[in-house]
Amino acid sequence: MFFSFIHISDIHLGRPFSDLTKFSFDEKIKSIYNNAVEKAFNNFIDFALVKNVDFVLISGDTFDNIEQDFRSKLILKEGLKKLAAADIKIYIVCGNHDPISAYNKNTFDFDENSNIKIIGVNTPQYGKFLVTDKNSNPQAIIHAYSFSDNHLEENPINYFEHPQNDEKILFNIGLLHCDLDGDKSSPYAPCSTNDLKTLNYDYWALGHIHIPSYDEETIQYSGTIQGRNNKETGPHGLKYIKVENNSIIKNSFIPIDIIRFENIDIDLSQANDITSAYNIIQEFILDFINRNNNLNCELFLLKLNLSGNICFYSDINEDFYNTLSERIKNDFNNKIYISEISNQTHPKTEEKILNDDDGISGEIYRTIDDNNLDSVIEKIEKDFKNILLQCNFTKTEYNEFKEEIKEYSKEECINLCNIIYYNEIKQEQ
Ligand SMILES: [Mn+2]
Repeated sequence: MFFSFIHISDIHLGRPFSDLTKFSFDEKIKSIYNNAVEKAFNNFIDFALVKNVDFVLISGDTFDNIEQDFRSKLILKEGLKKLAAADIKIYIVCGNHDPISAYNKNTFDFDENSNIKIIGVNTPQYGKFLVTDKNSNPQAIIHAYSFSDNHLEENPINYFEHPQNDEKILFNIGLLHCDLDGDKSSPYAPCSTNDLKTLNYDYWALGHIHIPSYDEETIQYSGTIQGRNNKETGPHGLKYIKVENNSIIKNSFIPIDIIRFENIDIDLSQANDITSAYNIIQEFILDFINRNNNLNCELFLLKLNLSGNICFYSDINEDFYNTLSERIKNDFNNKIYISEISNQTHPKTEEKILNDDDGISGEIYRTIDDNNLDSVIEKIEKDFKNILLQCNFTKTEYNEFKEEIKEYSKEECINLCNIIYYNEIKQEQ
């Protein structure tokens, strides 16, 4: 017995991109972000049709809001109808953003025999569905539970049933929107990996977490299909699962996103001036492109995290950002945009200059010697005696720990001197 299915979640139709309005002057970006979610959704529909999967599972937060705009309703309804017309069955649970009441019965007028099941809308709130193939041979059992309200404070596992008798020999799937292994007082269906495991299902299709996560092969969050801000970084897409004789034989993640957010950490300590810093950044971006050039994404939005101690600290300014962003956009054919630059660099001054300085920075710098650092260690040993005892360090570990603290304190003091010196020089100018 063989079958395949798709698991997706958190489509959030109607949810805007945050931080992108600052690009609204750019017609190209505007058109990409206006259509990204619809295109990503259609990528999913096309994939399901091409692979001719047996069924599709959607794990909640399909809509961003209880009240939806017409376009969102249309996207969902048209997509579902295409799948149903190809004899692909669809199971949708409701999440905290789109509880049962979000599905207006006039719009989502599927009857109980329809291939489209919106749990709690045209079925009871907890549903158990036997999926059969075209010859009516049983394939799988889907256990599904929907949010009736924006909040579900109890553990939803209480509603799920253990597979009974004949069901045990089938492939059992749990379909749920929930807060797994989080705070027990979470209002979003709190439960634990252990709770799920006690039911002995073969796969859990979960929703709520927007970054795909699959620590366990059988308990997975597929994540949102399209990230909407620079916290939802990395690839977004769908899970494609193939099952043979009740075992998962393929479990793959297929990216279908149109806009991708990424954070890139760039250490500039090796740069000796602003031009070489620019070249280093360009190389990082080239490398990023080379690693991602086979993707269908139309736009990459990169947040650059710049770090390192640099002697050209004052050159990392608005003027640099503007030139860099403009150049990157042009060099990469409007496909890469710098969405944000986080400047975590520190000013660096030659140690000799600090040592000779007759201001506060020089005074602090000259006090950083081993004797003073030893007294820092002595103070830590005295003040945190009990905590240190609990660490059960071996003698070697303890010595390493002390060396690390000294190294770290020294670095921080030198950073401080550099910052003070930099500000002193700036004031004099
Ligand atoms: Mn969500």
